[in-house]
Amino acid sequence: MMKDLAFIAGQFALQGTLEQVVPLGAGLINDSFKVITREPEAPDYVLQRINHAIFRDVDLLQANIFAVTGHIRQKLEARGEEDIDRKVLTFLRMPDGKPYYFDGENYWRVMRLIPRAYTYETVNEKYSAHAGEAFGAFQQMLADLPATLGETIPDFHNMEFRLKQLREAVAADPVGRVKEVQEYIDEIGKNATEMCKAERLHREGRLPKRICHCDTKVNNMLFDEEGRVLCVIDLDTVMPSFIFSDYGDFLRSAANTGEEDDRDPDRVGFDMDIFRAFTRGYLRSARSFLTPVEIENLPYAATLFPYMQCVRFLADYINGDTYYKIAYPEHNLVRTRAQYTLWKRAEALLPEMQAFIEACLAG
Ligand code: GN1
Ligand code: MG
Repeated sequence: MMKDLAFIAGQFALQGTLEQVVPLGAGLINDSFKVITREPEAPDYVLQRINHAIFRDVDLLQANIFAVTGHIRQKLEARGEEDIDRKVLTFLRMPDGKPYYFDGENYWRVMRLIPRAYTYETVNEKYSAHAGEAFGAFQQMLADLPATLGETIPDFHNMEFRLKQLREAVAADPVGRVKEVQEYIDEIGKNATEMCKAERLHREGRLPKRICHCDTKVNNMLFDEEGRVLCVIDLDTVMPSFIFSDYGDFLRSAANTGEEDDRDPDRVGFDMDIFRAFTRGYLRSARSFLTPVEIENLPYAATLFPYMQCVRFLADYINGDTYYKIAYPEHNLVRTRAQYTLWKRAEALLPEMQAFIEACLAG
């Protein structure tokens, strides 16, 4: 296995001598490996097997990523930023110019590993404030991207579509799990209209789509030694979406006092200190371009993402675990329950969130 991985990595024009390939990270979708080179001055690399069942159009996927990283690099250069190689990902092309290697079955890509960078599953207030500012800056840098980005997963954060998928799963009930989860299905259904507000506002022409990251959970950011954000990684889902995607998904992961898949619902809560720090940071960099409708609905976004994730995990559980990697048979059910709890806890805090944002804007 590892020998094959070394062969695949060797298809790219790596600097230095390849010494070892070891597993890396905890993504639920792609498989990642660290490619270690022998010479201290040569960079190490990240080799990824693209999940082609999920990202069906690999050419579009890689074109998006090259457009985004190229544009960010240009922006950083234009403003004379230092240490740019740690502030934007650098993907390698194959000797023939292709942005991936196809081995006849799987698609692979390679990027440089950013040195002295750290990822976390949980963050404190200080880090959250930096993260908020970084996502606002990320969205702003991409506001004038000349290329038009395609949707690498069509309707990825479209709540109406996610509910439709759940309804289809329930109707098919392929592995007979619907009965045991009826309570969740009912509760999700009761809130469906409210939760599809973003799609309605968009249809009415009151809510724009902007280029967003769309997978802003905490472990998709690299921090430096001081807790400042170096860059955002995992760019597969960068596409046009509502800004709620980035704001909401960060809080879904960072403000959760428990784990995304916590077995104990009592540990799951929505941490308002993290919410406040992140929101303050985000507004600092994003306030200049956000519309009043976007700002007004940030608390809604904080409830939307646990809700959406609950719907997605539940649909996958009902479908017999065909999408997310699982570690044990009822994993997707445990995830559903944890996200359900988080959604309810966040919902109870809506007035408090609203008041904080108003105070922020006034102050
Ligand atoms: C997936 O690949 P990863 O683990 O960063 C998923 C996200 C979910 C997340 C839940 C392409 O992200 O949308 O929010 O799991 N990515 C895709 O942890 O579906
Ligand atoms: Mg990830």
